[in-house]
Amino acid sequence: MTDDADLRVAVLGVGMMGAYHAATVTSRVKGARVTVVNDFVATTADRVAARTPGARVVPDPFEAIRADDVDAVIIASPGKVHHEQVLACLDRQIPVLCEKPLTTQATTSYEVVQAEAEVGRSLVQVGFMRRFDPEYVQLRALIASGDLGNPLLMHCIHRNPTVPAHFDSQMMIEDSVVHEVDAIRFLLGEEVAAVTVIKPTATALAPEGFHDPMLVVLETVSGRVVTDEIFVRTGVGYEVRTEVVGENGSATIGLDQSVLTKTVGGRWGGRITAKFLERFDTAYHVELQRWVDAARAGTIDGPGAWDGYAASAVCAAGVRAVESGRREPVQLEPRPAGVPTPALGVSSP
Ligand code: ISE
Repeated sequence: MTDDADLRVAVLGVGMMGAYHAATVTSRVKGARVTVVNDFVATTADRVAARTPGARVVPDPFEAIRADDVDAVIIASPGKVHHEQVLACLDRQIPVLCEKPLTTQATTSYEVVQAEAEVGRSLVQVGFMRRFDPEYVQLRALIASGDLGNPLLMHCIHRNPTVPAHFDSQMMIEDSVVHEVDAIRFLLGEEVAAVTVIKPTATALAPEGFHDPMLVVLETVSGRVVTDEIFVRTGVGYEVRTEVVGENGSATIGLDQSVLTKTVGGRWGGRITAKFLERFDTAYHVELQRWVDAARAGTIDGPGAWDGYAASAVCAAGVRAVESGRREPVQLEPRPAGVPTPALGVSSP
């Protein structure tokens, strides 16, 4: 493409996340426009196309990936179709930003790593948007500066106000905890070696047999320990906090410190972010702008296929740990030589 031409983007899956990406590309990202939208629900695709100037609906996702007016693809379709859609993008050798999970199984995620290695270029980016959030970026820089000393522990809290009724323990690991898995790899720069899941008394809001909340304990290869409270039916707000405890001090992000109010009746307080789109709006915007800038040069700029595979492998161990009640080790396949995906944590803005 020429330097001044817009990147022409197809968005596959325009439910909440895909529609948000399509709107962000259309109104806030420079150098790109959405030319194609696709969704397995025709009315959803029509609705998003109608508010995306210049976009047309292509009902078949593979036709959308192959379309002449498409230079790059955003995949926000259901996780179970990611594998074949990402492989189709690799087949056409065009950049793709795929929402997590990269694929629903570690084996298929590894196939993507291998397929990209065969192409020999970094083309697959995974939507781990926290890497673009200013607070995560600052925390990573602080750890790297050495001011906290060696980071020994990390404590994470991940609370959602509500989730759909079918959101079970497996989804809590694969859809929610997956973000902490990537945050560990981004902040600490090493792989996760084992996962244990503790299941406290469940909230009365959880359907019978569901484990909500859970405490997920992750051990890294070097022996650091991370605790992650995942609680998705709090009824309160969207709370994502991370504290890193080092030899020389600790640091916390995600304190939701907005406006402090003092009101009649002697009350004081603030506001808790309601939804993850609001909490991570800047991160999504930066992620998309950087991906577009990179895609215009035929590559990616963020967590790659290997990062997606590593997260899938850790989540698979997490799901096993929920069921077994035991500590489950994580076994990663060898990283193919010369894979041009970014190394652990390189992608801070
Ligand atoms: C959701 O799918 C997300 O990706 C959010 O970032 C996460 O916080 C939430 O728990 C998930 O359901």
